[in-house]
Amino acid sequence: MTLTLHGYWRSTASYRVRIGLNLKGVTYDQATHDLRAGAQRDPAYLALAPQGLVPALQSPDGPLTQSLAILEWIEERWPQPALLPQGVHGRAVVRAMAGLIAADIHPLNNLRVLQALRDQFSATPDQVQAWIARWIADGFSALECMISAYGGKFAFGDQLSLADCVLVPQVYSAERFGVDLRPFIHLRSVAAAAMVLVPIRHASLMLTRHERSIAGCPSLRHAGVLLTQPLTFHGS
Ligand SMILES: N[C@@H](CCC(=O)N[C@@H](CS)C(=O)NCC(=O)O)C(=O)O
Repeated sequence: MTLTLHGYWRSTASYRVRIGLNLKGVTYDQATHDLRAGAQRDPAYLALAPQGLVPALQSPDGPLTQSLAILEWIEERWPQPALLPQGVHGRAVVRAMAGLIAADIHPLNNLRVLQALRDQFSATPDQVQAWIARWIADGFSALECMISAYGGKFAFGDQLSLADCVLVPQVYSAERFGVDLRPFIHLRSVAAAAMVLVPIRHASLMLTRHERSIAGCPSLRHAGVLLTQPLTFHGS
């Protein structure tokens, strides 16, 4: 099956989908859209993803948008290894953890929201920084409680789940924005356990040729790995 993931190297929502695909061992092509240059609003891309946001996944059945919906589609299409637990309650908890980040943290710190704070409300860099830190810390405080109640090696028990697919990129984002993560002991522990896994490490490195050419890419620093050889990631 040929899949093309439309994303951007700094997009945490795209990073979630790369992690999901990698954990399932699914190969895919990538197309990059430079969000800083407004490429997400290009008419050709809007025809695929009417919201003008990345990621979008082109599948033989048609384009898919919204990273959580894409992750659920991947889970249904390739059930193994399972990224949702067996029990009905556990599945709802994992979805709640993923939703907490995807619905209640990430949108507040998204590019268009930060741009609106600067452009429409004249927010200073310090104010924008305080805004970002506030919403990440707020959401992570609740998530820390959930992980201390349900977590094990990973966010839910000892099995990787959709919650980890969403948590790892959000921790990357928090680090990038310099948010103090010291209070979130369980959250940091499970994120660290997930980040070292090869499919997840590769998700932070699976950049297009153009993206790899960007000097000092934080994704590379984040992974703590120097990309010395090009990775291959072609759809099958
Ligand atoms: N809820 C969406 C969020 C997608 C999203 O906000 N993507 C960001 C990048 S992480 C984006 O495309 N931003 C472009 C913009 O703000 O103009 C999802 O989970 O897919």
